[in-house]
Amino acid sequence: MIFHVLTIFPEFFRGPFEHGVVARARQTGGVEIHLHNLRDWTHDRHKTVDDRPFGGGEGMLLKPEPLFAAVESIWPERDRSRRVILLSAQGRKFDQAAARRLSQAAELLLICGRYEGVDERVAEHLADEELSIGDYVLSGGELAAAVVVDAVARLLPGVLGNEDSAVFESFGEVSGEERPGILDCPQYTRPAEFRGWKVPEILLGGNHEEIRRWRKQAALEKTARLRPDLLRNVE
Ligand code: 9D3
Repeated sequence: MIFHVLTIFPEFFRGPFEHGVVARARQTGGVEIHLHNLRDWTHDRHKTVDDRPFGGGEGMLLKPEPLFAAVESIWPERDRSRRVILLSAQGRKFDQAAARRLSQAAELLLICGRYEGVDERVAEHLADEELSIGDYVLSGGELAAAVVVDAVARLLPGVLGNEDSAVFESFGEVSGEERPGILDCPQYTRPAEFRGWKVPEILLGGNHEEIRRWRKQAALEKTARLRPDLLRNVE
Protein backbone atom coordinates (compact mmCIF):
# COMPACT_ATOMS: atom_id res chain seq x y z
CA MET A 1 0.00 0.00 0.00
CA ILE A 2 1.14 3.55 -0.69
CA PHE A 3 0.40 6.30 1.82
CA HIS A 4 0.71 9.97 0.88
CA VAL A 5 0.68 12.58 3.63
CA LEU A 6 0.04 16.22 2.72
CA THR A 7 1.17 18.56 5.48
CA ILE A 8 2.89 21.86 6.26
CA PHE A 9 5.11 19.89 8.71
CA PRO A 10 6.65 16.93 6.82
CA GLU A 11 9.47 16.73 9.41
CA PHE A 12 6.87 15.94 12.05
CA PHE A 13 6.60 12.37 10.73
CA ARG A 14 10.26 11.36 10.91
CA GLY A 15 9.74 10.01 14.44
CA PRO A 16 6.49 8.04 14.06
CA PHE A 17 7.30 6.65 10.61
CA GLU A 18 10.92 5.69 11.33
CA HIS A 19 10.24 3.40 14.29
CA GLY A 20 8.50 0.13 15.02
CA VAL A 21 5.93 -1.60 12.87
CA VAL A 22 5.56 1.27 10.40
CA ALA A 23 9.33 1.50 9.80
CA ARG A 24 9.54 -2.27 9.25
CA ALA A 25 6.52 -2.16 6.96
CA ARG A 26 8.36 0.40 4.83
CA GLN A 27 11.55 -1.68 4.76
CA THR A 28 10.08 -5.08 3.96
CA GLY A 29 6.30 -5.04 4.20
CA GLY A 30 5.46 -3.47 0.85
CA VAL A 31 4.46 -0.14 2.41
CA GLU A 32 5.54 3.19 0.91
CA ILE A 33 5.00 6.50 2.68
CA HIS A 34 5.45 9.69 0.69
CA LEU A 35 5.54 13.00 2.58
CA HIS A 36 4.43 16.09 0.66
CA ASN A 37 4.95 19.68 1.77
CA LEU A 38 1.79 21.70 1.04
CA ARG A 39 3.91 24.83 0.56
CA ASP A 40 5.37 23.24 -2.59
CA TRP A 41 2.02 24.02 -4.25
CA THR A 42 2.01 27.74 -3.45
CA HIS A 43 3.23 30.39 -5.88
CA ASP A 44 3.72 33.52 -3.77
CA ARG A 45 6.90 34.69 -2.06
CA HIS A 46 5.63 33.76 1.40
CA LYS A 47 4.33 30.32 0.37
CA THR A 48 0.93 31.18 1.82
CA VAL A 49 -1.30 28.23 2.67
CA ASP A 50 -3.85 29.97 4.94
CA ASP A 51 -6.33 32.82 4.84
CA ARG A 52 -9.05 34.48 6.97
CA PRO A 53 -12.56 33.01 7.20
CA PHE A 54 -15.34 34.73 5.24
CA GLY A 55 -17.93 36.13 7.64
CA GLY A 56 -15.33 36.76 10.32
CA GLY A 57 -14.14 34.66 13.20
CA GLU A 58 -11.03 33.64 15.04
CA GLY A 59 -7.95 32.23 13.36
CA MET A 60 -7.06 31.16 9.86
CA LEU A 61 -8.11 28.38 7.51
CA LEU A 62 -6.14 26.29 5.05
CA LYS A 63 -7.02 27.74 1.66
CA PRO A 64 -8.30 25.42 -1.07
CA GLU A 65 -6.00 26.11 -4.05
CA PRO A 66 -2.75 24.53 -2.76
CA LEU A 67 -4.68 21.49 -1.44
CA PHE A 68 -6.48 20.87 -4.77
CA ALA A 69 -3.27 21.48 -6.74
CA ALA A 70 -1.33 19.07 -4.54
CA VAL A 71 -3.85 16.21 -4.72
CA GLU A 72 -4.32 16.67 -8.47
CA SER A 73 -0.58 16.57 -9.11
CA ILE A 74 0.05 13.61 -6.76
CA TRP A 75 -2.85 11.73 -8.41
CA PRO A 76 -3.59 13.03 -11.93
CA GLU A 77 -6.07 10.13 -12.17
CA ARG A 78 -8.33 8.98 -9.33
CA ASP A 79 -10.40 5.83 -8.91
CA ARG A 80 -12.02 3.88 -6.06
CA SER A 81 -8.69 2.32 -5.04
CA ARG A 82 -7.28 5.78 -4.19
CA ARG A 83 -8.90 7.39 -1.17
CA VAL A 84 -8.40 10.99 -0.07
CA ILE A 85 -8.88 11.39 3.69
CA LEU A 86 -9.17 14.79 5.38
CA LEU A 87 -8.11 14.68 9.03
CA SER A 88 -10.12 17.29 10.87
CA ALA A 89 -11.74 17.82 14.25
CA GLN A 90 -15.14 17.74 12.47
CA GLY A 91 -14.66 14.31 10.93
CA ARG A 92 -16.43 11.02 11.56
CA LYS A 93 -14.73 9.05 14.33
CA PHE A 94 -11.85 6.82 13.17
CA ASP A 95 -12.09 3.33 14.67
CA GLN A 96 -10.87 -0.21 13.99
CA ALA A 97 -13.65 -0.81 11.46
CA ALA A 98 -12.54 2.30 9.56
CA ALA A 99 -8.93 1.06 9.70
CA ARG A 100 -10.01 -2.27 8.18
CA ARG A 101 -11.98 -0.53 5.47
CA LEU A 102 -9.08 1.80 4.59
CA SER A 103 -6.65 -1.16 4.54
CA GLN A 104 -8.52 -2.40 1.44
CA ALA A 105 -7.39 0.62 -0.62
CA ALA A 106 -4.35 0.58 -2.88
CA GLU A 107 -3.32 4.14 -1.93
CA LEU A 108 -4.39 6.61 0.72
CA LEU A 109 -3.74 10.35 0.68
CA LEU A 110 -4.05 11.93 4.11
CA ILE A 111 -4.58 15.69 4.26
CA CYS A 112 -3.55 17.17 7.62
CA GLY A 113 -5.75 20.04 8.72
CA ARG A 114 -4.12 23.00 10.50
CA TYR A 115 -4.99 26.35 12.06
CA GLU A 116 -8.71 26.78 12.84
CA GLY A 117 -9.61 24.38 10.05
CA VAL A 118 -9.84 23.83 6.30
CA ASP A 119 -11.99 25.50 3.62
CA GLU A 120 -15.16 23.36 3.46
CA ARG A 121 -14.82 22.83 -0.31
CA VAL A 122 -11.91 20.49 0.47
CA ALA A 123 -14.20 18.26 2.57
CA GLU A 124 -17.01 18.53 0.00
CA HIS A 125 -15.21 18.18 -3.32
CA LEU A 126 -11.66 16.90 -2.78
CA ALA A 127 -11.77 14.39 0.11
CA ASP A 128 -13.60 11.06 -0.04
CA GLU A 129 -14.04 11.19 3.70
CA GLU A 130 -13.36 13.39 6.71
CA LEU A 131 -12.05 11.67 9.84
CA SER A 132 -11.29 12.66 13.43
CA ILE A 133 -9.38 10.37 15.79
CA GLY A 134 -11.42 11.32 18.86
CA ASP A 135 -13.26 13.93 20.84
CA TYR A 136 -10.38 16.08 22.04
CA VAL A 137 -8.70 19.15 20.58
CA LEU A 138 -5.41 18.66 18.75
CA SER A 139 -3.36 21.41 17.13
CA GLY A 140 -3.65 19.87 13.69
CA GLY A 141 -4.09 16.69 11.68
CA GLU A 142 -0.48 15.46 11.78
CA LEU A 143 -0.76 13.35 14.95
CA ALA A 144 -4.06 12.00 13.63
CA ALA A 145 -2.47 11.06 10.28
CA ALA A 146 0.32 9.20 12.09
CA VAL A 147 -2.34 7.31 14.08
CA VAL A 148 -4.25 6.35 10.92
CA VAL A 149 -1.07 5.18 9.11
CA ASP A 150 -0.05 3.05 12.11
CA ALA A 151 -3.49 1.46 12.55
CA VAL A 152 -3.91 0.73 8.81
CA ALA A 153 -0.34 -0.41 8.09
CA ARG A 154 -0.39 -3.08 10.79
CA LEU A 155 -3.47 -4.66 9.17
CA LEU A 156 -1.73 -5.17 5.81
CA PRO A 157 -0.75 -8.70 4.89
CA GLY A 158 2.98 -9.23 5.40
CA VAL A 159 3.45 -6.34 7.83
CA LEU A 160 3.20 -8.15 11.17
CA GLY A 161 5.45 -11.17 11.73
CA ASN A 162 2.41 -13.35 12.27
CA GLU A 163 0.08 -12.99 9.31
CA ASP A 164 -2.90 -13.85 11.53
CA SER A 165 -2.22 -11.84 14.66
CA ALA A 166 -3.96 -8.70 13.47
CA VAL A 167 -7.08 -10.73 12.72
CA PHE A 168 -7.37 -12.11 16.26
CA GLU A 169 -6.61 -8.91 18.08
CA SER A 170 -9.86 -7.37 18.98
CA PHE A 171 -10.61 -3.85 19.93
CA GLY A 172 -14.19 -2.87 20.42
CA GLU A 173 -15.36 -4.72 17.36
CA VAL A 174 -16.04 -8.38 16.85
CA SER A 175 -13.27 -9.66 14.60
CA GLY A 176 -12.99 -13.22 13.49
CA GLU A 177 -14.69 -15.94 15.54
CA GLU A 178 -12.18 -16.10 18.36
CA ARG A 179 -12.73 -13.08 20.58
CA PRO A 180 -15.67 -10.92 21.54
CA GLY A 181 -15.29 -7.14 21.28
CA ILE A 182 -14.01 -6.61 24.79
CA LEU A 183 -10.71 -5.53 26.30
CA ASP A 184 -7.72 -7.86 26.62
CA CYS A 185 -7.48 -9.65 29.95
CA PRO A 186 -4.95 -8.34 32.51
CA GLN A 187 -1.52 -9.85 31.88
CA TYR A 188 1.51 -10.31 34.09
CA THR A 189 5.18 -11.17 33.69
CA ARG A 190 7.97 -11.87 36.19
CA PRO A 191 8.52 -11.33 39.06
CA ALA A 192 5.61 -13.30 40.54
CA GLU A 193 5.65 -10.85 43.46
CA PHE A 194 6.57 -7.17 43.01
CA ARG A 195 6.48 -4.76 45.96
CA GLY A 196 4.11 -7.13 47.71
CA TRP A 197 1.68 -7.29 44.75
CA LYS A 198 1.22 -10.91 43.73
CA VAL A 199 0.37 -12.27 40.29
CA PRO A 200 -2.97 -14.15 40.48
CA GLU A 201 -2.19 -17.69 41.72
CA ILE A 202 -4.12 -19.42 38.89
CA LEU A 203 -1.74 -17.99 36.25
CA LEU A 204 1.28 -19.57 37.98
CA GLY A 205 -0.21 -23.07 37.82
CA GLY A 206 -0.57 -25.22 34.73
CA ASN A 207 -4.33 -25.68 34.64
CA HIS A 208 -5.06 -24.25 31.23
CA GLU A 209 -8.84 -24.65 31.50
CA GLU A 210 -8.82 -22.67 34.79
CA ILE A 211 -6.54 -20.05 33.24
CA ARG A 212 -8.85 -19.70 30.26
CA ARG A 213 -11.88 -19.18 32.54
CA TRP A 214 -9.98 -16.71 34.76
CA ARG A 215 -8.88 -14.66 31.76
CA LYS A 216 -12.38 -14.47 30.31
CA GLN A 217 -13.81 -13.36 33.66
CA ALA A 218 -11.01 -10.85 34.30
CA ALA A 219 -11.41 -9.38 30.81
CA LEU A 220 -15.15 -8.95 31.35
CA GLU A 221 -14.64 -7.33 34.76
CA LYS A 222 -12.03 -4.92 33.44
CA THR A 223 -14.24 -4.05 30.46
CA ALA A 224 -17.22 -3.41 32.76
CA ARG A 225 -15.05 -1.14 34.89
CA LEU A 226 -13.18 0.84 32.21
CA ARG A 227 -15.27 0.46 29.04
CA PRO A 228 -18.88 -0.40 29.90
CA ASP A 229 -19.86 0.97 26.48
CA LEU A 230 -18.23 -2.09 24.84
CA LEU A 231 -20.46 -4.55 26.71
CA ARG A 232 -23.46 -3.59 24.60
CA ASN A 233 -21.91 -5.87 21.91
CA VAL A 234 -21.60 -8.92 24.20
CA GLU A 235 -24.20 -11.28 25.63
C1 9D3 B 1 -13.15 26.92 18.08
C2 9D3 B 1 -12.89 25.47 18.17
N1 9D3 B 1 -11.68 25.11 17.43
C3 9D3 B 1 -10.47 25.08 18.26
C4 9D3 B 1 -10.59 24.94 19.72
C5 9D3 B 1 -11.94 23.84 16.74
C6 9D3 B 1 -10.72 23.17 16.25
C7 9D3 B 1 -10.08 23.59 15.08
C8 9D3 B 1 -8.96 22.93 14.62
C9 9D3 B 1 -10.23 22.08 16.92
C10 9D3 B 1 -9.10 21.42 16.46
C11 9D3 B 1 -8.47 21.85 15.31
C12 9D3 B 1 -7.27 21.13 14.82
N2 9D3 B 1 -7.49 19.68 14.89
C13 9D3 B 1 -7.36 18.89 13.84
O1 9D3 B 1 -6.99 19.34 12.78
C14 9D3 B 1 -7.67 17.48 13.97
C15 9D3 B 1 -8.19 16.72 15.06
C16 9D3 B 1 -8.57 17.07 16.40
O2 9D3 B 1 -8.46 18.20 16.86
N3 9D3 B 1 -9.06 16.07 17.20
C17 9D3 B 1 -9.19 14.80 16.79
N4 9D3 B 1 -8.86 14.43 15.55
C18 9D3 B 1 -8.37 15.38 14.72
S1 9D3 B 1 -7.91 15.12 13.14
C19 9D3 B 1 -7.48 16.66 12.88
